[in-house]
Amino acid sequence: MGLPKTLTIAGSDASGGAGLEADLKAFQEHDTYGMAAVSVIATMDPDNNWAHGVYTLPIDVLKAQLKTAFSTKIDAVKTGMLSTEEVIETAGKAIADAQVKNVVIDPVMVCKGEDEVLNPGNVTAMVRYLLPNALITTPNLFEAGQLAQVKTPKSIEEMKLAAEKITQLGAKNVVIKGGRGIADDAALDLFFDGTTHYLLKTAKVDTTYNHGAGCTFAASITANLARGLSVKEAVFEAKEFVAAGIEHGWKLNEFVGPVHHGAKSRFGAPEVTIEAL
Ligand code: PXL
Repeated sequence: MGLPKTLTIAGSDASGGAGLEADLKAFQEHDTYGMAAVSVIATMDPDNNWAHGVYTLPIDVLKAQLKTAFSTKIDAVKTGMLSTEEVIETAGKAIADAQVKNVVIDPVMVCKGEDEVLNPGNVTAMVRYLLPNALITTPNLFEAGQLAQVKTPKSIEEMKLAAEKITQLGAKNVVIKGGRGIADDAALDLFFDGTTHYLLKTAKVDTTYNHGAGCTFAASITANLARGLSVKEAVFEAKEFVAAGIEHGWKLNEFVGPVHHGAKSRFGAPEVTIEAL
């Protein structure tokens, strides 16, 4: 008896909360068999206020990993931090060649707390090489604005407009992570399936211990798709999973607090509501 096979093409977060470390933890929690193709290694310097270093691996090293993983007939693939246009093109072409149906594009452009976009040309490359094959993409507010070429959404109406533009670029479904960035009592995400908009809500949690939330959310969607859930079901469960992770986020050190990737199965999840708009 095998397991559904999930692959992340992403960066390593040496601190363990985000990146492929988050993805593999979420894949495991969802009873799937996680694999990783590492594109870049992100480091954080404790002697310099946790400043990030970004080390892109040679492209041949990425290609060799993709060859390994895709030879096993992957059930669902996710992309995360892809640091250069060449990396994005390589990942996009490998996904297209492998003809995987369940493709989750997390269009990582910056790390939380870092305000420098990795590389402006990456947005164009994501639109060209990743979005056309995306079953779903999972931008945050900033990334949604960048992909849709609009101002960073600040309201539900602006999120809806950005989501519609992003589906016009080829992504079949979009979920924009509003998180705490939209003025409301709830933590809001907007899910658009190309026809209908849905609002997903959980109670806002007053914490800064949410490092890795975005990666964990997209990875949970990926695992759910690999297990045969519909896109809408996959997104709903992922919201529960990450809300539990944020509720039980914890302090790793003076600089960072990751989500608890295993919180849902251990402590249960807070209530999530979904409403068609
Ligand atoms: O959360 C975005 C992210 C994605 N991938 C890697 C990261 C981070 C943020 O730290 O390090 C590898």
